[in-house]
Parts: sequence; C-alpha cells; structure tokens
Amino acid sequence: MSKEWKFLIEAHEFSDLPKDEIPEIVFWGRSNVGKSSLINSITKTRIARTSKTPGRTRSLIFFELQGKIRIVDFPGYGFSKIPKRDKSKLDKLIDLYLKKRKNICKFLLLIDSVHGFKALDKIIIDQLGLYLQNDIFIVFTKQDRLKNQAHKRILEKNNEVADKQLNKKFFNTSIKEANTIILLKKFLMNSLPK
Ligand SMILES: Nc1nc2c(ncn2[C@@H]2O[C@H](COP(=O)(O)OP(=O)(O)O)[C@@H](O)[C@H]2O)c(=O)[nH]1
Ligand SMILES: [Mg+2]
Repeated sequence: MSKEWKFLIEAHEFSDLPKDEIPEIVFWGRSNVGKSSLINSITKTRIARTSKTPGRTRSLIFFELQGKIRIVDFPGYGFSKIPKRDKSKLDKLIDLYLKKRKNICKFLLLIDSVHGFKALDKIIIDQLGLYLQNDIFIVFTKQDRLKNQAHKRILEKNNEVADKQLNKKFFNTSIKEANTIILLKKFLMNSLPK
C-alpha cells in the first residue's frame, strides 16, 4: 500500500456510492480517535485530512488503490455540534451503507487506548454486529500515549474486553510505532483480490 492510493469520492447520499464491487475497508470511531491519522499512516500518504477540530466530516470519504481495494473514512461519532438536520441525514446514509453495502470486507472500529470503550462505542459495536458479524475488528489507537503502568493496565483490560466480552480480534497501534502499523497493514492487505 503506497503512493498509488487516491481520493475517489465524498458521498453525501447513498446514490453517490461507487456502483462496482471493489472490496471496502471501513474506519470508524469517535471524533478525534485517530481515523484520518491511521489512514494516512497505512497508505503512507496524506490523503485523509487530520484535524484538531473534531466533528467536521459529514460524509463518507472513499480512497482507492488502483481499482483493487478501498478505504472508507466514516464521520466520527460522539460529537454533538452537528445540526440536527445534517445529523439525521448522515445517520440515514450510514444506516443504508451498513445494511445494503455488499462489498464491505473489513470494518475497523477504532478505540482510543487512553480512554477505552465508552457506552456509545459498545452500542455501536452491538448494532454493527447485526449486519456484519465476522468482519468487525477493534483497533486501539495512540498507544504511545500510555506512559505509566496504570495506563498500560487500562489497555490490557480493554484488550481483554475486546477479546473475551466482544469476541473480536484486536490491534494495538500508534502512528509513531511503525511495527504496529505494518502488522495492521499486513492484515488489511489480505483483503486484496488474489
Ligand atoms: N500521540 C498520538 N497522537 C495521535 C495518534 N493518532 C492520531 N493522533 C492525534 O490525534 C488527533 C486526532 O487525529 P485524527 O486522525 O484527526 O482523528 P479523527 O478525528 O478520528 O480522524 C490529532 O491531533 C492527531 O495528531 C497516535 O498514534 N499517537
Ligand atoms: Mg478524521
């Protein structure tokens, strides 16, 4: 995965979605969890904008690697400053995508290593399970921020929740630790058509 990654489209409506069957890897999580940073890191580009102002994205953003595979940057949740009308339009688009999109191959739910699972994360994981079952994976982000033993124990606990309680495969990552990105990237590369 490298330079050939390109921005493809920004979808505001279900009808905006590409109409072929290229496999899609979705990145979702709270605003500010590190979605865009992780996408940039994995693709070794800066295609996904990163922002210090959370909650900006109100659409699904698609990136594509040479007609083979896509990454979908979902709008972060848990941010209340989106006007009601925009929010319900966005919720509808997300709902349709989850229910109808046949070519979702992996769905990554990002969790901040420092903050762990919040109630809303668990609700979303439950909901996703209704549509996607085996394709949901947890990615803990920003693990470089765990400075002391107490912090590290929080991540261990959350790893255990992912594994035992939610029955999901998980990855511990940091954009500052290349080995963690390489591991995740290898896993995602398995989705490429042979
Ligand atoms: N220390 C550290 N900071 C990170 C990491 N990933 C993202 N960030 C920071 O977290 C903030 C939010 O990141 P962003 O990718 O915009 O999050 P998004 O809203 O989920 O797309 C930015 O200030 C990033 O620089 C990481 O692995 N380590
Ligand atoms: Mg972002």
